[in-house]
Amino acid sequence: VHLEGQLREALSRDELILHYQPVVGPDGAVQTAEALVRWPHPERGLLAPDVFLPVAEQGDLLRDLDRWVLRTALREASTWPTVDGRQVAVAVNLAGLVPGVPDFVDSVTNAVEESGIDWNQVILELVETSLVDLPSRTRQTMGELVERGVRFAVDDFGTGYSSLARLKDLPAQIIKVDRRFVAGVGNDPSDFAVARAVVDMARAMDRSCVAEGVETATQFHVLRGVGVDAYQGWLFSRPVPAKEFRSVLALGP
Ligand code: G
Ligand code: G
Ligand code: NA
Ligand code: MN
Repeated sequence: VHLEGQLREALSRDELILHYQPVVGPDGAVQTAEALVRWPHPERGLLAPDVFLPVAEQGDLLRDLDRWVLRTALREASTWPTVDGRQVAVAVNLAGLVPGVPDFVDSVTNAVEESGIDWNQVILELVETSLVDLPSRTRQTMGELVERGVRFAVDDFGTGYSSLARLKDLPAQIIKVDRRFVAGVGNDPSDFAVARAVVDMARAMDRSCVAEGVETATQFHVLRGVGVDAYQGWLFSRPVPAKEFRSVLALGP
């Protein structure tokens, strides 16, 4: 309860911060970046989301937190320098503010308009469970955002309940292959098989495919060999504070 009260206060005082982790193309150039929230706690140091997201959920703060992250990430990303003449898109994780909650579209629209960012610079990352069995009305409102240029990404793909075949029903343009499958690429044949199956399926269904948790050059080369579209992981960069991320962009690949 103590931490929950502090989190509520930190949110209202704008005391959370965002780190960004680049996602690179096959050539190593930054295409997008994922915003990852952190809480610089006055006594406990920099807290990771694994520590305070459950507290947010408990305290019914998840939606407010998502809304804060969305507004902040879009505002910060709207001033990023271009890379090779291209805008870098920003991916925001949503856990409470999800398609189907009444103010979902309004919250996204307000954040975009307030920040002045291009619609096609916005990626919304959701876990599989937030994307299955949606009512047609919800799909329709998501479709309206997609028409404006927003992309949806399925996070941690492969860890949820859906089978590969259900990928075709997921309203998402981007598939993020969970890092547990990437981890074994290069030594565990079954992890490689899963990663390759997801890539093949993604291509067949016209989705783009991101490998998460790429830590070694071997994983990068093997995954590039099967046609993964983009790569995220410590091999390229850890998540870094907003200011540092700007210099990552300015330096280029
Ligand atoms: O940043 P880190 O790798 O520690 O993230 C741990 C978990 O917290 C991941 O599952 C990630 O998706 C989630 N997470 C990180 N940042 C955010 C955020 O801004 N909003 C939400 N809802 N989840 C986040
Ligand atoms: O659930 P989600 O995919 O949003 O979580 C992202 C999390 O993965 C963040 O906490 C981030 O710090 C972590 N992460 C990013 N790159 C790597 C990596 O190369 N290896 C590992 N083990 N974790 C990573
Ligand atoms: Na994510
Ligand atoms: Mn993930």
